[in-house]
Amino acid sequence: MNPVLLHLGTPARGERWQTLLPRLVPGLTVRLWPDMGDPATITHVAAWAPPDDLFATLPNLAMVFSVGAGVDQLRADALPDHVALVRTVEPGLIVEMADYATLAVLALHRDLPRYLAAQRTGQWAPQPVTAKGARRVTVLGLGAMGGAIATQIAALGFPVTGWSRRPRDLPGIDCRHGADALPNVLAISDILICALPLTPETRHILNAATFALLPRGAAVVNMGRGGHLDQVALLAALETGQVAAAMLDVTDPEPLPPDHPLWRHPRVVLTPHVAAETDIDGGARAVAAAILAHRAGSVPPGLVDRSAGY
Ligand code: NDP
Ligand code: OXD
Repeated sequence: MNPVLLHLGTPARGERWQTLLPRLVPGLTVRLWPDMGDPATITHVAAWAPPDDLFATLPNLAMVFSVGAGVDQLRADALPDHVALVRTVEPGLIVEMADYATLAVLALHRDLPRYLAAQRTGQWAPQPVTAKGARRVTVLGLGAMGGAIATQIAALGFPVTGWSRRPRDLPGIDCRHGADALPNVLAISDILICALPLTPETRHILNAATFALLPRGAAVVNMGRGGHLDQVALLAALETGQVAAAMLDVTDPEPLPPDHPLWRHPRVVLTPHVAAETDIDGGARAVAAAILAHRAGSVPPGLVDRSAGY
């Protein structure tokens, strides 16, 4: 049976993949949703958040690709166990995530939210500058994204701690792991960056108790998922000054409702889930590499451990 990939997403990516993917995976056909033809011919699906009932209609499905690095938006529980769930990790995405984190750390380190608020009210109010070596940055999550973020921030001269589920070893990074290590990590986090996947264990990991453990006046960056952050707790921590400022690329829900207080908070910088975007050609190359690996009987790069949820 020749493989057929059903693409759900922008026409620009779908049409490009229709040309590119068959060159990379001989014999592969790409169909563009909703023109899928006979459902029994579909062996692969690539999508961000496909309709919940789609998978049940595809009896010969072998692989499902998230077109991004995260898979929390996809109903993995609707997939039979034999179907491989693969996320897309391509070099462009990693570079953009590390750059966004750099933007956020430098903005927070140099008090940009405060100066933007002062500008709006015409106040000339200089603050003392803290040396980079005295601003401790922590990255929650040391995977493809978090590892690159930690490395790039450390190269700027900030002392960086990283936190993961299992032990990791990254040159120049103080690597810690496991839930028991988290309180001590938070206590040394002047800028806390969340680059975790959203799983039952990490939902609302940025909560009131977390903020209370940070040094007073710490800053928070969320570039994982909106579900990592208890937004009410953040607003409360900003109110007391326990958290001085935040930069958020992701919210819950997305888009954030127009009347949500985070939109207008003077010490919050919001971006609309744009920290990184999968490059169309890079995504095709990642999908092709995974299909070929699967075909050869090896573990596809980006294979999701469905029991861990990422
Ligand atoms: P990876 O799977 O490569 O890495 C995940 C990291 O998180 C690993 O270090 C893992 O630990 C750690 N982790 C997972 N669960 C826990 C836990 N319970 N406790 C401690 N550490 C944990 O993912 P990526 O780095 O590729 O991506 C991370 C997330 O970034 C994505 O899931 C997505 O949500 C977000 N993202 C956001 C984008 C945006 O534009 N805002 C763009 C791209 C990604 P271990 O190393 O032990 O496995
Ligand atoms: C992703 C994202 O997971 O864009 O790739 O958030």
